[in-house]
Amino acid sequence: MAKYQNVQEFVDKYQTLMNPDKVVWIDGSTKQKKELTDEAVASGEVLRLNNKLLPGCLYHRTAINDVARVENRTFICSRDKENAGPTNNWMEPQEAYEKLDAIAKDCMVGRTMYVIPFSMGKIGSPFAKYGIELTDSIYVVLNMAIMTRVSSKVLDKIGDDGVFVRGIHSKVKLEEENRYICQFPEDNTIYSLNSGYGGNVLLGKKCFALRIASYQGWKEGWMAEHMLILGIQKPDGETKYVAAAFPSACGKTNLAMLIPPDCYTEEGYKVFTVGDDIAWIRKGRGGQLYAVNPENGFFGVAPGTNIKSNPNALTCTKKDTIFTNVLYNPSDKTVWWEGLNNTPPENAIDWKGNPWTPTTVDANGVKVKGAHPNSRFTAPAKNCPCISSEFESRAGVPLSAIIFGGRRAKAAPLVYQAFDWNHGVFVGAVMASETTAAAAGAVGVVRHDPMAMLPFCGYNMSDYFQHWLNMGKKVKANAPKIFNVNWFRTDENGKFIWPGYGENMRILDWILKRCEGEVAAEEGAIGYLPFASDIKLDGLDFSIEQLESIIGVDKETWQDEVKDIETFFTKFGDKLPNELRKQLKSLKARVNKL
Ligand code: SAT
Ligand code: MN
Repeated sequence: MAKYQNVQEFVDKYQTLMNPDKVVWIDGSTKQKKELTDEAVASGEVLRLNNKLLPGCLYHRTAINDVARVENRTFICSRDKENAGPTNNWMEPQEAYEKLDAIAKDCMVGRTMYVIPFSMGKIGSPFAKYGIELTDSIYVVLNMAIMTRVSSKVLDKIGDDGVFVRGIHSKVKLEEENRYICQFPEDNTIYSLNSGYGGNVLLGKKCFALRIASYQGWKEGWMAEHMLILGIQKPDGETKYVAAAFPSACGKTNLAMLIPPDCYTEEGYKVFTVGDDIAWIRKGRGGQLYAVNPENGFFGVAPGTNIKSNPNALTCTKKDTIFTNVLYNPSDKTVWWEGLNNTPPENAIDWKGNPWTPTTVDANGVKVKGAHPNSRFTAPAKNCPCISSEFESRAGVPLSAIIFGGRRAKAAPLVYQAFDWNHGVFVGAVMASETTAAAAGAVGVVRHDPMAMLPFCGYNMSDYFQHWLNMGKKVKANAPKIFNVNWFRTDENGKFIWPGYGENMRILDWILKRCEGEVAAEEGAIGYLPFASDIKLDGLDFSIEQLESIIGVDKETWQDEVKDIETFFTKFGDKLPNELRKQLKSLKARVNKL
């Protein structure tokens, strides 16, 4: 055990504090996974689904007050308050440890504590970072085994230098008022107490791969971003890679797995998925930025996923998948969610565990949803029919473009390109999007969400902006081109104008053509804007006039946008990089000239 001394000391410390009846080390083996699944099925923690239709699939319901990330209960516990910055909740570390340890004391009495050694990134690769998560939930163990690389080999890797991220999770009593998701970036430590919902408890994901890793990246000269990564193979066989940042539940999984329209597939275009949620990005060979997906599975939003919107994601969920908070059909042990198809089961059990039929209404006569809007599937990446051959790449994939995007009913046009890297950083920094069900709280409210990292940046957002500017200097001429997209413009009836999904390939095509200097663009007030004729509409029932209606920039709307950005920037005070202030001034001048 000497080699694992740090790990053993960590486990001993929390075993003493949380006082489980038993400690089980997770080794990543199929045999152990099967035993744990049997145990979770026996206790009712998970249900086994139809073994013919959904082999190896499981069903789970979380507590009904525990169905999304809780941003108001999430804290960055840096020693200096300034290092958490104006966009994070902060708690002084000593005070936080005392508070959390008091909640965690004896919380595992009568339970088993599982010790999960896991790797974010391919074990042994230059990008890989290791962690140990302690948890009292088999559901968490089984999900971590899909989402990360769980293996006892990780212990050997940690043995080399003793560095690992410490994750402490307990459901405790699932009390909302004592729910805490705390990151201690300077200590490589995460506490997650009183929750059982994915984003709060699969500590490899947001807590580690974004909050802790963004801090590590800042210190070590790389970036941890809330981005999908996809590859577009052109007819000549060459593949170009792009990374795209969107807030949670804005279609990252759908974009990452898109199937191009016929006019592209006929020419030989193919899209491959490298990742759907997180990208770790470093400078690599040839002075370019390279990205890896540190995860090993997809934790996707179920509602809206169907054979048309995302056939690849649907295929991912056909085996070895865990479904959480979707509708359960006891008659054939399958699952259903809104937007899967038009044939919901007649007699089912909804995500709250109540009997449900397609006509069930609540006390106000409103139709009751069978699946929670943030219900999820946890599916292994290897299930994905379009998984990239570079998924396991040690070096990552070179990025040609970085795309930012959000849900905006009005302001943002379908697509535009930043003038250069620094302008692109500004475009990312001023991103705003309507909130979704992925986080507890109001849905549909526009809020600023820089680089889609508002809930995930583990340090001061001003330093984060500066880090972006610095990364651009590191790669200079080889920097990816930066774009902004908005699939969510609506008409006067509130209906989406752009068809989205696979049709987004048409915009990716324009983006790649811009990267390669193959199409011209108009130097507009907010960036380079496309000429409508350069966006391929072949085979699509969408007129050039409709296209024109969503690619332009409206003076008044953007004057309001500028005002809104000015207010947003005051949040950062003097610490805001001057470059961003300069960019805002230039934007204002250009918009006023419209
Ligand atoms: O719930 S998660 O945080 O894992 C997914 C998301 O909100 O992006
Ligand atoms: Mn996400």
